[in-house]
Amino acid sequence: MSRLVIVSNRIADLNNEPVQQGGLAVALVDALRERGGVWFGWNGEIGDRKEEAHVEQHGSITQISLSLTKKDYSEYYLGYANGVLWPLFHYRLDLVRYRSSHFSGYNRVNRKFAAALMPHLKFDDIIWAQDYHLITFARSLRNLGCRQRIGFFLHIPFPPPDLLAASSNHAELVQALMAYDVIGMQTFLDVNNFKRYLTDHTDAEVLENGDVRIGRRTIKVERFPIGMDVEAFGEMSQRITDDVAVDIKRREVLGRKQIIGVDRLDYSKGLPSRVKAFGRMLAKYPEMEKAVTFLQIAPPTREAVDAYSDIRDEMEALTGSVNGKYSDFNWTPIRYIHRSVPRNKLAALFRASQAGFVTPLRDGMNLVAKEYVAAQNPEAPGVLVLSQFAGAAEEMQEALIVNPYDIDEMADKLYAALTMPLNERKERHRALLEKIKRFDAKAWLVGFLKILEGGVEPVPKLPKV
Ligand code: ADQ
Repeated sequence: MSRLVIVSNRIADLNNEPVQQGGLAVALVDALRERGGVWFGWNGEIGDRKEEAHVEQHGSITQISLSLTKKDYSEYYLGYANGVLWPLFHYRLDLVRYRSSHFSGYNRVNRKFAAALMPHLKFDDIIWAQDYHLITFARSLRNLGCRQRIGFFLHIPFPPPDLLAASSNHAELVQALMAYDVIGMQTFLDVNNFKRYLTDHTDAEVLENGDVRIGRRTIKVERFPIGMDVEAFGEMSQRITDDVAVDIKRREVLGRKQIIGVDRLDYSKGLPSRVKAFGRMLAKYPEMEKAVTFLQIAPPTREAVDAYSDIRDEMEALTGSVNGKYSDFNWTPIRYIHRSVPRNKLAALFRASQAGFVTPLRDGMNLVAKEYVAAQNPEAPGVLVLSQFAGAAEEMQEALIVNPYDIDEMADKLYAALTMPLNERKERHRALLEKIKRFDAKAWLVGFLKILEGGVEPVPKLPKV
């Protein structure tokens, strides 16, 4: 079996239990442990000393990492990856802050990564790059003579062609992407957007079997919906910590339900409209006063990018206004926690919540939606309220699907979730659970690697919705 080389912007923390780091890290670390391999990427350090890549052995996994200079961090990470690609790929042209020096920095760091990895490669390695930070990485490797098979998975959405074409350097970006052999995306919509761009803006030909022909090369472009380890998360959700147990007891005594939201504090996650919808529900359905609490966990992220500090202020003002209007001495309608929570506690909190409120304005997949379902007690499950613009909605149609731009609709569906009869809750949950099991972390990984290694079986296809 050939060696797997994972490349990502940040390396996984192999000293900590991967289960604490989330589904993706677990799946990838497991695969690396099984077959032996390399994890390559940035170690999270910023320093101007010129240093060689650092190599560490963790059992069968070789970890190779390097630091970024301040200039790299500012141009590649903050400037281009998170100041241009993230908003652009989440359909937010209004938030794109383009500077040509940032694009140069992005390409420079991709070349730097390629040059640092190249000496460590074996001739039959397969290489798998993760996400939008590494769009031009394969091109840089190819320029250094790399002939191995290289795959790419985009964890975030791929925008419609017109939107992409409104950005600078779109032609170069897509051309660089074509240096990969396999390109994986989360949804049918993303794959279609990409292929439409190719047809409308390039000489590439989309063949009948879905492959893409460019010059003499053929590239596979497929949907591989990412998933999580359903069983492990379900088990974790039943190991309730003492503080969560006390909280559940108290709510039982008061007959009070809980709605939960868990997201990085990112403008793509639709947090302000979620708070507005909760406030609207209290206004429209007065019987919900004191009968439900909304727990929103939203740790800070990328605070050095302007758009992120704006959303923090907005969230504080909105939660303050709902709480100011409705709070009583024994009820605070919104509990807003602005920090990270250990995964086992998160799982228990999902299980203890009667509704999961997941309303991104645009999201590649959204693993929180899947985690919420995995954590439910099948005999008394809560209800998932899910944005139609999360990649997860392509599969998870048995959730209550909402338009996150329609506050009234969200308020009504939230109310419907909290008042849904047990039978319907169980039916919806059963169907959702089956889907997330079918498209779990393992299926994602095995499906992608099979194609990357030259196999022919794509992941099972669901009917288009
Ligand atoms: P993210 O944008 O980070 O991922 P998501 O898929 O929801 O979004 O994953 C977030 C993960 O972080 C989940 O496992 C969640 O439990 C965890 N998390 C969030 N807030 C937390 C908190 N306060 N404490 C602890 N853990 C927390 C990107 C894309 C997604 C895509 C994933 C995977 O934007 O669309 O689903 O990659 O491909």
